[in-house]
Amino acid sequence: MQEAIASFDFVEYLDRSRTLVENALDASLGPEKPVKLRDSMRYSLLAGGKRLRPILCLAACELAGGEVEKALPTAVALEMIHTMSLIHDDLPSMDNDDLRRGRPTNHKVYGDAVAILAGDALLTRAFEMVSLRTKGVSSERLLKVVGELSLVAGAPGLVGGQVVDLDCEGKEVDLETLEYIHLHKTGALLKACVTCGALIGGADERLLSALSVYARGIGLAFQIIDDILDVTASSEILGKTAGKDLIADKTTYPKLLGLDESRRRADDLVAEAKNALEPWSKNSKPLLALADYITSRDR
Ligand code: GRG
Repeated sequence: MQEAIASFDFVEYLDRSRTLVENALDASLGPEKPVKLRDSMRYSLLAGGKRLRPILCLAACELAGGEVEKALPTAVALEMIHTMSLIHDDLPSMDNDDLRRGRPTNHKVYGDAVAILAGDALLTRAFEMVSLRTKGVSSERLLKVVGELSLVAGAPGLVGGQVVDLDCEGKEVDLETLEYIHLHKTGALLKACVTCGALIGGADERLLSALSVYARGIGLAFQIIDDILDVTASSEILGKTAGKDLIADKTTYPKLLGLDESRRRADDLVAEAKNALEPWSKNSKPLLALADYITSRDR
């Protein structure tokens, strides 16, 4: 398997996939009105970012044997949900941050009200992307994707995780609660990315279940690395305020386990994630490389 991964040009793959995603994101918000709302939505959606979520969706679709183009609107929808969660997370009533993706946060530029509404509009546009702007995919598959998105964006997913996270600020938090927060705030959306991509590609139950194990591993690992980078990287590199967890007195993996043990845990989780895809190792090079990217990233 190592040999197969070695021959895969991940840099070229990332570059190509990002271009595809950036173009689709740009096309998803046309010359619409009101202009202020459109500008605010575009400001955050087109501000860069790693585009990990849409790329995971496209890679899972391909692994399931589907065509990437058919999953593109869903990939855009997932990035819209992610972006709206960042806009809302940065609001003064939440994490109260003024830097995101290397620029002032949405509410700093457009004000709280428009930032909230731009988030709402991105969330609803996400469902429009799947239900009205996807071509060549059966209604049955799209309905399943809509179901996944409804769960991940709601109380069982991001919103639930955010509420528990806010509740825990300044309190002693055990590893179990921390894992709950991470699996809901971060892991759930990453899982939805691979599940939705795979559903569009026509995955069977066996592949869906393996992808769910893969997603849990990369989801937790992603957040552990996020916690580590918050301590070790600069705001300039991260494009968001570094050291925020300490300031907000948040419990993190490095706080509970230390930096070395946290990194070991992230590495183990990525190994578990990759292992789940072993039976598909010939066709899963992008997903395997994306798993490694999660622990090797510097931002
Ligand atoms: C979805 C309806 C709805 C509400 C959102 C605010 C909120 C409820 C949830 C917070 C979710 C959140 C901000 C989780 C943090 C996830 C995380 C680690 C983000 C950083 O992701 P990266 O590093 O960012 O992939 P880029 O900028 O590269 O995309």
